Amino acid sequence: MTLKLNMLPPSVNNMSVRVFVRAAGLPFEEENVWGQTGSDEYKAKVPSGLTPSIEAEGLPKGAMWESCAVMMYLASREGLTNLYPADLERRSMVDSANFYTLSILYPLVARATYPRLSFSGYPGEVSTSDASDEGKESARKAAEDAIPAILEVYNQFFLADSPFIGGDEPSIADIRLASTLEFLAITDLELPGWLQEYMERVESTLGDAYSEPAGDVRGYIAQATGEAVAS
Ligand SMILES: N[C@@H](CCC(=O)N[C@@H](CS)C(=O)NCC(=O)O)C(=O)O
Repeated sequence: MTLKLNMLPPSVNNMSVRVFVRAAGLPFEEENVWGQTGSDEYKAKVPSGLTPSIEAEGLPKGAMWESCAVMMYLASREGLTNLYPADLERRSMVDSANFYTLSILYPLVARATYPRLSFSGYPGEVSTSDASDEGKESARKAAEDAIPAILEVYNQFFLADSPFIGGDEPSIADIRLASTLEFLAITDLELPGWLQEYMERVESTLGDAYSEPAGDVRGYIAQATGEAVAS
């Protein structure tokens, strides 16, 4: 059974795994499940109703989800220590960065960008509440304003001694971080020079493996920006 990747093209959570399978050189088939994630058929396989998810032989339930867990599983299964170091000390940097990205950076990126991307926000967020438009924009802006200090942590810590997180080659943490940061193009933030250079380094080192899935995200942002300007 060929590895199957269920995905949504405009999503950076999905972009991470789409970049990973290409960078890893794994045989895979991708299915665009836009509009299907809530279906009984999809939920029978992936009860969270989330993407990215993979279906692969050997998985206890036949499928799994969560972008970083998927990358950790496949890299470990294939022995891809260039993407996910076996050396525990280097791996500690990769794991720490990935958990930080998912639990601290990503929620702020989502709050700062989803309203402009016309993505539905999570229940309980100001953006999905009955707050006024001004209240929603002020919450969006507060999230955006909090992002630069978080990014500086990657500069000062995760990338202080090496061009990539955990070493000299892009790891799954770089794939996850760079993909996440693609959404910042729709914010009012100006990326610092070190971060622009880092993003370029990740993309030029990974080549088409990065650029092709990034094209879907960038295309969506261009469309959303165009619509915002037109409306
Ligand atoms: N932490 C998860 C987030 C997954 C997630 O939120 N996926 C969204 C897309 S960005 C999803 O599939 N939502 C269901 C839908 O939009 O139909 C990951 O990194 O994989």
